[in-house]
Amino acid sequence: MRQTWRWFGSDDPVTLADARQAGAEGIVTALHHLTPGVAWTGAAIAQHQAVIRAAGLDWDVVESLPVSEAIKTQTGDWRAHLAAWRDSLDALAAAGIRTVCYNFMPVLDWTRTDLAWPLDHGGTAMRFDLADFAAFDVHVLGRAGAVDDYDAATLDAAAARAAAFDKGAADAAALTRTIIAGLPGSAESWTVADLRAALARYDGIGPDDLRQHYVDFLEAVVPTAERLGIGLCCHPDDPPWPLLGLPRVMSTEADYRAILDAVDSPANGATFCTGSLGARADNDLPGMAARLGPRIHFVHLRNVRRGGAGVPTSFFEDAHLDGDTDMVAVIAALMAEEARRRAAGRADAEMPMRPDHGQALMDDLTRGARPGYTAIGRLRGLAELRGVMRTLESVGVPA
Ligand code: DNO
Repeated sequence: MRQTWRWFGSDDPVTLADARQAGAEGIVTALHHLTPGVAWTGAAIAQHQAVIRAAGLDWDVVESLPVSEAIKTQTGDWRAHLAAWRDSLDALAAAGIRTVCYNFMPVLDWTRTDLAWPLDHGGTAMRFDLADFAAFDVHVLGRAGAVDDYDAATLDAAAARAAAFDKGAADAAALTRTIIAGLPGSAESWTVADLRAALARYDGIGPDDLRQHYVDFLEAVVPTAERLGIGLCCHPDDPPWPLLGLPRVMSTEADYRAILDAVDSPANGATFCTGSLGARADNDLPGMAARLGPRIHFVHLRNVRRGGAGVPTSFFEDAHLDGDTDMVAVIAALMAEEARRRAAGRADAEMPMRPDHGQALMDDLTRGARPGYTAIGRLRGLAELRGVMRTLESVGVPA
């Protein structure tokens, strides 16, 4: 697999020079300053690409070309946003960029309850604690129907945490900030009222409706991607279950299968994120890597350790080779897919992978980085993953 590294642009505290020292071969990035629904121009792409090239790297993968809430809800300017998305694909292909990651999660992108959970070794990791999340949902957001989404033990734990909030309102404020940190756009400025308004846009949109909107979106953009030789790849829901009453439709193998079959084109593919999918014990990751393999265009390697076997559950982001996912088996399955592609003469035989979220280790603790996008934590992850890949290359991947 091609070793890539996510970079958020010139204001990212982890620089392109750092990516090179970590051994990255290519860069994953986006025009983060542009609002969802706006077309990316050739000039804006070229400018970003020039900065990356000046550092001796290439822009391999777009993550993400955002799909607007208007498209997901099929309201307002959604048709114009679809046209803009297609225009962006044209401009990206003209710049030679042919792997485009996006997601179809309503309102919330990835969600955690703690961005710096202390680990025994002195570093920190990101964590999702189901009771904290329920405390937010039931006692801070006060969402109608929230109590039906958690079991009795979780609700009791949530109530105990909410009682502690009352003694120091700061805890509730910090939890709110953390939970909305994954929101698209400038999440820092979102309030609980903003979140309520965003959730209200999905009143009356159930999972079947959202899936249909997603298929409509694909039918509108996949022919363009196919013509341009672009591989579109959908990132899974993170965590992979419905949150805050919102439908989520990309959480399991069956979800992926339904979407890949609904628009059956090689251009309609998956971002295989082991960290997101791995938060469900009922997702068989090595098996999914093998079965979805021909349609995987991009790989995120990360590991979580779950707090239980149920869905939903708590989890934290363990080291890349630790956690509940058998990372060696996943990498072997992905490398076997690459070997099949090479044998079939596919031009996209080598898949781009990146070490997803790292823990905060050593100097990461004081340097600052976007949550999960640390320098040393990811360098450790990439080094370990590279070691697995080199070993499998040398001993051979089981067919
Ligand atoms: C989290 C990321 C996601 C991902 C988007 C893709 O760190 O993996 O935010 O970039 O869901 O659209």
